[in-house]
Amino acid sequence: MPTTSGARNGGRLLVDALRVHGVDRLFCVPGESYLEVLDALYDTTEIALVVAKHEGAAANMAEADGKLTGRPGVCFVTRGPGATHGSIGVHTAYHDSTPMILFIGQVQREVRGREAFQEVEFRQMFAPLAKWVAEIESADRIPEYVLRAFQVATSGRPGPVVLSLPEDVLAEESSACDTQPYQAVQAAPGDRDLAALRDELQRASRPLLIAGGSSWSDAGCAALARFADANALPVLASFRRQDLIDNRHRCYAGHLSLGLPPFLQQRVKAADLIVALGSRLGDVTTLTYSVLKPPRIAARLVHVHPDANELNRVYQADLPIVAAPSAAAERLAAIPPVESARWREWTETARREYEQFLAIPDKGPRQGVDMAVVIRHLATALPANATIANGAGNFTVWVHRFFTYKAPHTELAPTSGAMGYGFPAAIAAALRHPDRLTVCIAGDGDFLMYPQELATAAQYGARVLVLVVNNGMYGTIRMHQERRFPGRVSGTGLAGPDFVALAQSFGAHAERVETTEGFAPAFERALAAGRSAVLELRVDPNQITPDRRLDTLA
Ligand SMILES: Cc1ncc(C[n+]2csc(CCOP(=O)(O)OP(=O)(O)O)c2C)c(N)n1
Ligand SMILES: [Mg+2]
Repeated sequence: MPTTSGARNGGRLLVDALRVHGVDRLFCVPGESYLEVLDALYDTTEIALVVAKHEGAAANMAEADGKLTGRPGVCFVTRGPGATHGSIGVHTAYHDSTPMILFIGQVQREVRGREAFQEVEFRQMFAPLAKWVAEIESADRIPEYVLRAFQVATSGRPGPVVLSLPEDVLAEESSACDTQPYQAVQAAPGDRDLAALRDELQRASRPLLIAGGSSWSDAGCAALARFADANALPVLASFRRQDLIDNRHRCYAGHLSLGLPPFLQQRVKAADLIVALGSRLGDVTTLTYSVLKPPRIAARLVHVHPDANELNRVYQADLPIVAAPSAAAERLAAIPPVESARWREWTETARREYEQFLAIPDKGPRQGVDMAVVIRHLATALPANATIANGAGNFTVWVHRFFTYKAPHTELAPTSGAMGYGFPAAIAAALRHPDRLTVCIAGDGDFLMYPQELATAAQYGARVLVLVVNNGMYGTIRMHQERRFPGRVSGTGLAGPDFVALAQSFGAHAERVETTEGFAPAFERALAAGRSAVLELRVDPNQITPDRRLDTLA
């Protein structure tokens, strides 16, 4: 409800606006450029303030919170140094289509443009990174800008918004009124779209549904499973969208990820109808536009996407439908199923191939912990609602291949491929769902981006189990290096710290695991520890993927 109040300073107006929009948690690193905001938070008990130790971590936390809730994750940082650090979270929110708002304290208006202390022109800096970026030039307009920020971040294809806040605007008094709460606006498919889609299915022999994108609700995911089931449609997950359908579902057939295995490449190429539901059909999902070649793929294409601008942008669709994926799935689940007998075998084979791919390869590592066994253990031992977070590195190949995601919003993984994402994201998840287990799986390089956030986890009582997959190198880059420049190791070795001592110094439970058999008991002890835990897993550096060894790559 819009309310009128007396004069408030800009900081108070802003915090009141956040309250109006239902914000209950902010992530930040403090700065003198937004003291009025911090002051207004002093007596705003509805909004919890989580102070990270690095703005990259704070922004990743906000991004993850947006992913988990479907509401904008909110982050505050200070001028140039804070904003440049925090930009990684904005980039990830853009690529991952996650609602997020980054607020930046800015220099006061009267010195703008002089390269004043820490001044950056944020409208230019964030132009290609954010869905919308603006600077609020008067306190009177704070409620208007904040409403628009929430609206833009959540509507159509969700994404990040950046608002720059000159510090004298935050100090300025204004008698502006609060706005009404934002209302995310999403398109739904029309009857004609649904009938045309059903026609496409009726004409198909080897249909394939590729699910992806963001802003899926639990109900939308449930509808996707019903629609697939009713029509016996094989479902593939786009890159890092593996939690859209229970991976145990008889129709789930795999993940279009980095290092796409031949059986999935063939499956995509052999389809005669692709229904892309929410996915952009991006670079990784399509094996750099090779298994689906733009502008016209070999199969017929139904492309359902929440952003009209995405349709016919890269791929020419036979049937473009502008709709939020959840709304589309809910309506599709309600249409009469088509006769699916002619592709029953196609679907069953797709499922069987996926199940075979889950088996632990015979030629495992020759020393250390076998990550295939570890991830299969997690897949069976963790409750269905446990959250799995990761950043970037070859260790993720094991996670994405061997873990079976079972519930929506349990995968926190950056489609942007940002190292360092997983641990801050896991902290955000543990705060959002303290009743659920949160496991972060990180490489040694990946974890070393933000290990100091163990302090943040401890300070706010976020319980995270971190598995540090230690191969003593930047394995992904070493793999590429070995292929291009065999034997010439340059810049890809990694001398890590004593991870156990590091974690213990922050008060976490910590252990080093050196054998596969040692993992399960260490995992139990970590869960029983009652606080965050770090397990350093020593793995065979030669085992660069589940199926490949470094010494036989070239
Ligand atoms: C922020 C960021 N910096 C650099 C990269 C490039 N990069 C991708 S994977 C990788 C190595 C990851 O190393 P580690 O976490 O140890 O995992 P491993 O590949 O060894 O399993 C690097 C440097 C990136 N993706 N993101
Ligand atoms: Mg490594």
